[in-house]
Amino acid sequence: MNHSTVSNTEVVRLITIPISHYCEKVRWALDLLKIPYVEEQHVPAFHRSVTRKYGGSSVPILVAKSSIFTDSTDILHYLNTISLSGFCLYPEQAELLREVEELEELFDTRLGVDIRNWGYYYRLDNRQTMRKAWCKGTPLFERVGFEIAFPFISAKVRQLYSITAESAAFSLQGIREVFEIVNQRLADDRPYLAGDRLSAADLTFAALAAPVLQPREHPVLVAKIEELPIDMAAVIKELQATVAGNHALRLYREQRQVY
Ligand SMILES: N[C@@H](CCC(=O)N[C@@H](CS)C(=O)NCC(=O)O)C(=O)O
Repeated sequence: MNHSTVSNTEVVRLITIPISHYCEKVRWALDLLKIPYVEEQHVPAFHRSVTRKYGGSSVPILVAKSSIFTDSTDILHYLNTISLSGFCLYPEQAELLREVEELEELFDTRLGVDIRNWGYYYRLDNRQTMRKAWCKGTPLFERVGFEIAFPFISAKVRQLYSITAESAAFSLQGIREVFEIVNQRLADDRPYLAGDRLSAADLTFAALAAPVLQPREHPVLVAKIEELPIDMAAVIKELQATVAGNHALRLYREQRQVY
């Protein structure tokens, strides 16, 4: 990309909570499509004053000149139309496109939710862990707010997602079910979930599954597996060893360049 191209190119804004795996999904798409962006990170609870301004509640939110997008899938569809790398996240062929969209929906609505709820069950009360997960790159005011309000924020998040031992067990079952669906799809050694190249389906699976796979190339994940509670580490090792886990880890190794 030469300098005149850069100066004529719009720089979009990405509103995030740093550790959010839905935000990582969009960050990865931006990097892959070589779209310049500025990430604006926020601590949970504080993010709401920003997301409200843009007509949303959750992150990620993408603010572009022409429009604002408040859902990761809508964001990916938009980014696909302004790709600067020549790479497309969605295939043109109708049947393949339907497969990609169905898989993305499955990962967004089941895997992403179950992984967040399962992970928070183990980590939400640990101030040091949550400081690393939530505060990186956020405004000073919010970091100070985190220190003062941590017990309140953590209780609020627990309440928002109804996190209990039972819900964590239920979520783990859901994670294993989605991994099994992916195992089956890849059983004939096909390199990608739909078609013969990386699509929004693969990227979404890998980004949303990252917290239970801990890929080394992930730009934000903070924990070392040895530092995690034993039960958590055992599940991570189990999922890393699956066909689906290997697929996501390979995508991180081979296709997660950070610009
Ligand atoms: N369907 C949404 C889900 C995003 C989502 O659940 N984001 C979480 C972070 S992982 C969030 O912002 N939670 C705080 C809130 O809802 O206020 C998407 O794909 O963008």
